[in-house]
Amino acid sequence: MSRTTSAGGKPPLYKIVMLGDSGVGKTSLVARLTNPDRPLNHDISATMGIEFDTQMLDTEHGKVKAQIWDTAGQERFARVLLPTYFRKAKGVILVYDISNAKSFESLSERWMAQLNDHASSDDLAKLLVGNKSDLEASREVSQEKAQQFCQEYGMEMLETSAKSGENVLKAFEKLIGIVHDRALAASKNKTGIKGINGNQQNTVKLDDHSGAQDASGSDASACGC
Ligand code: G3D
Ligand code: MG
Repeated sequence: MSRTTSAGGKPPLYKIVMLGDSGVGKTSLVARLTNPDRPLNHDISATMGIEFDTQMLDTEHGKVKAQIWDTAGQERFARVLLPTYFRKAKGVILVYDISNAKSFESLSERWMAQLNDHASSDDLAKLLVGNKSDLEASREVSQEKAQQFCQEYGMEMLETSAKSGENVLKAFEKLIGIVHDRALAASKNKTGIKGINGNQQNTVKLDDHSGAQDASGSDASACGC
């Protein structure tokens, strides 16, 4: 049986990355997913570099493990971080803040270009997420505008609120579902999706150019995803 099939074996592990301007709520979305009881304004780690969390998620075709990478407040160093960040990623969540037009414009002006430079775009499943849907009164980005973006770049979208929790699980499940379906379709000739242990937050230092060896010793670079 292909190890991409989760039934009866270790669930497959897929790396997904969060992208978007500082302040749009990327870290809050991951925190809401991995620990829904954690207050929104939790004390975000001051660690320099990239962090990732793992979370088991349900898909139509069984359970899978998502390894979700997030910049630790370092968006300004994106050029240095991006090769490591995108390495072996299978999915990306592009986040903007519905109450901040600039954060939406940055997606096409900055983040899509960096995505295309550093990742094989065909391999990456993408999802557009308009966060802070609880701030409807301050909305600057219409759903129509976001849908145009989706059509242009070929992806789906959801509006979320890390504050209320609305659509947060749904967003991650939607992306991971697309990733898993693609992997299943491609799995016939593939061998090996290697799981990793641990649920704690992991950190990759900026000066670690080797890829994705994390501080706990688990080898994220070997995730096979
Ligand atoms: P980032 O990781 O993309 O940089 P953060 O963004 O997760 O650090 O969030 C930036 C700020 O937006 C935080 O506020 C956070 O509480 C707030 N935020 C995140 N998601 C939501 C949301 O869905 N709704 C609302 N209303 N606020 C949100 P502070 O004040 O700590 O800077
Ligand atoms: Mg952050």
